[in-house]
Amino acid sequence: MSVQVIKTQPIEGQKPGTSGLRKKTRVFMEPNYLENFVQSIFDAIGGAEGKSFVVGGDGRFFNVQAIQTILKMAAANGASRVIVGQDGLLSTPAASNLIRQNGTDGGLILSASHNPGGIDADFGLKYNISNGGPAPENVTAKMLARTQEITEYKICDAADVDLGTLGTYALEGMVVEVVDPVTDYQALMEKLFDFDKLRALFAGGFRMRFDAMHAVTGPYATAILETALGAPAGTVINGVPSEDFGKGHPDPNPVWAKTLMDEMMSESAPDFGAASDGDGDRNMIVGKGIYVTPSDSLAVLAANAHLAPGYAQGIAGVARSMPTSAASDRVADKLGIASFETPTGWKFFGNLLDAGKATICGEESAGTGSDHVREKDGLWAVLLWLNVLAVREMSVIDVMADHWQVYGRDYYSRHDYEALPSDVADDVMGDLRDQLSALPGQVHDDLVVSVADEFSYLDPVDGSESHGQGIRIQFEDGARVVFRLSGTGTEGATLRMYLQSYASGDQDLFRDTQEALSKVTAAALEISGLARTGRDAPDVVT
Ligand code: VG1
Ligand code: CO
Repeated sequence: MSVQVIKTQPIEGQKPGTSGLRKKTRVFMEPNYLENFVQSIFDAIGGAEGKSFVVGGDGRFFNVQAIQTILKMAAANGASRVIVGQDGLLSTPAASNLIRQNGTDGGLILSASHNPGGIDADFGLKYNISNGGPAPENVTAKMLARTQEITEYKICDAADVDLGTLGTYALEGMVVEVVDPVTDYQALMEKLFDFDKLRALFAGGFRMRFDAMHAVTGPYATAILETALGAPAGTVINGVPSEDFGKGHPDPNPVWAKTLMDEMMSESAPDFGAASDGDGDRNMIVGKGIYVTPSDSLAVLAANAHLAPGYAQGIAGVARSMPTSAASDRVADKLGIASFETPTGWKFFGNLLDAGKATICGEESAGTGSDHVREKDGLWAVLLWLNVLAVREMSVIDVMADHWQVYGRDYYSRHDYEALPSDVADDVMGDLRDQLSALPGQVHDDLVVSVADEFSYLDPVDGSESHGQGIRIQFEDGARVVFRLSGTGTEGATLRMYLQSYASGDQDLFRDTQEALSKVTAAALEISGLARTGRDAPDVVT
C-alpha cells in the first residue's frame, strides 16, 4: 500500500489541556500540526497496528478535513478498523458509547467543545481510551513527551472516504465503517429512561425548548425529543449543526444561551428549557422562571435518579469536581453513599466509574453524567430531568424549592476573567499561593478565613496524584472561593473565580445569587488583588 513516511519536527506547545489539545483553527491547519499530534497519540499508545478506533467530531470548521487526515494516518499506521459518524459527526458522549459498545481500543474526538468554531476561531482534538473516557494524565503525559521528540509520521496517499454515505469501506488495509451518529446513542437512552412516560408527558401538553446552539446535539435532540417522544416540531431550536455554530459560542450558560433564558423568564415560557454545548457533553437546565445552577442540577439528579429505570437500584456514589458546590455532597450524606472531590476535567471520574465507586458525576461548568458512558452527557441530563419531572409531577421551581428546603441552598457563581496576559494571571495565582499559610484567621469583609490550601488529588483507585489543581479559601460561615486557571482557552490566560455561600433550609432561599454572594465576592477580590489586572468586572458571570 502507498504509505508515505513524512519527515517532521517537534512543534512547541502541543500540550493536552483540561480536555485534549485546543488551539486556533489556523494553527491546527498549519503544515504537519494536526499530523504531528495524531502520530504522537498513536506512538504514545504503543502504535496503532491492529487497533480499532472511533472517530468523529462536533461538525465545526475543519472537522471533516481533519477526519480524512486521521483516517489516512490510522490506515498507514496499520489500524484494523475505524468507526466514523456520518458526515464526521459524533457527540462526545455518543463517541464514548461507540467505543464501549464496539470494544475499540480508543477514539479520537474532534472538538473544542464550548469554544467558538470557524477558520478564525478554535479547533481541538482529544483522545479517549478503551473505557470510553478521556485519556488520563499518564497517557496525556506520554503524548506530550512524544510531540517533543517526533521526527516523522505516516500517512496513506489514498482518496478521501465518502463520509456522507452509511456503509463499510476499505482504506488500504483498514476497514472504515460510516455509522449513523444517533442510532446507538438513542438505544442507550431508551434503556435508561421511561420513554413511555415521557411520551405521555408531552402528549399531556408539557412543553420544552431545547437550544442545540447550532452544534452537534441538534440531530440527537430532534430524533429523541421530537421524533421518539412526540414533543412538537420546533421544540428543538438551532438544531442544524453549522461550521461556525451560527457565529455564536456553543456554551450552554445564561450568557451565551441568552435567547433561551429570556424565553424561560417570560410570561409565555414553556415548562422546561435546556441547552447543550458544541460537542454535546454539557447541559444547561432552566425551568419556567428559574435557572438551575449546574452544581444544584447535579445534586437534584443524584437525589432523584432512582426515579428513572436505569437507576432504580439506587446509586453507589456521587463525584464532583473540586470547584463544584457542595450541594451534591449533602445529598450523598443523606443517602449514606460515598462522595468524591476530583480535579477539574472528566478524565478524573473514569477510575471512580470503572471501579463502581461513583454512579453520577458532575462539574460546575454544566457537565453531568453517569456510568452509562465515560463522558459527561448533555442530553442524558436533560432526559433524566424530564424523567424526574414526569414522575414527580412537579414544576422545576417546585422541585428546587423542595430540594433547598431539605438540604439548604448553596448559592453559586463563577466569574471568568478572560484573555488576561499570562504573566499577570500567573502573578495573581503565585501571590495567592504565597499567602496560603497566613490566611487562616484573617478577616476580609467580615468573613473569617478558616482554611486555605491548594488542591491536590490522590486517586483512590490507582493511587496517582495530581497537584496544583486550584486554590481554595474556606470561610468560617461556610462560604468558599476557589481560584484556578483554565486549561481550555486559546488566548492568553483565563482566570476563573468560583464563589459559593451556604444558606440553611430555614433561611430565605430565593435571594438574588450575586447579592447572596456579595460578601464572599468582596473578600475574594480583596485577597486576590484582582484589581491589578486592570479589569473592573469579570468578562463572563455564570
Ligand atoms: C472547562 C471546564 C471544565 C471542563 C472542561 C472541558 O475547563 O471548567 O469543568 O471539564 O472545560 O469541558 P477549564 O480548564 O477551561 O476550566 V468541554 O465541554 O470542553 O469537554
Ligand atoms: Co463539551
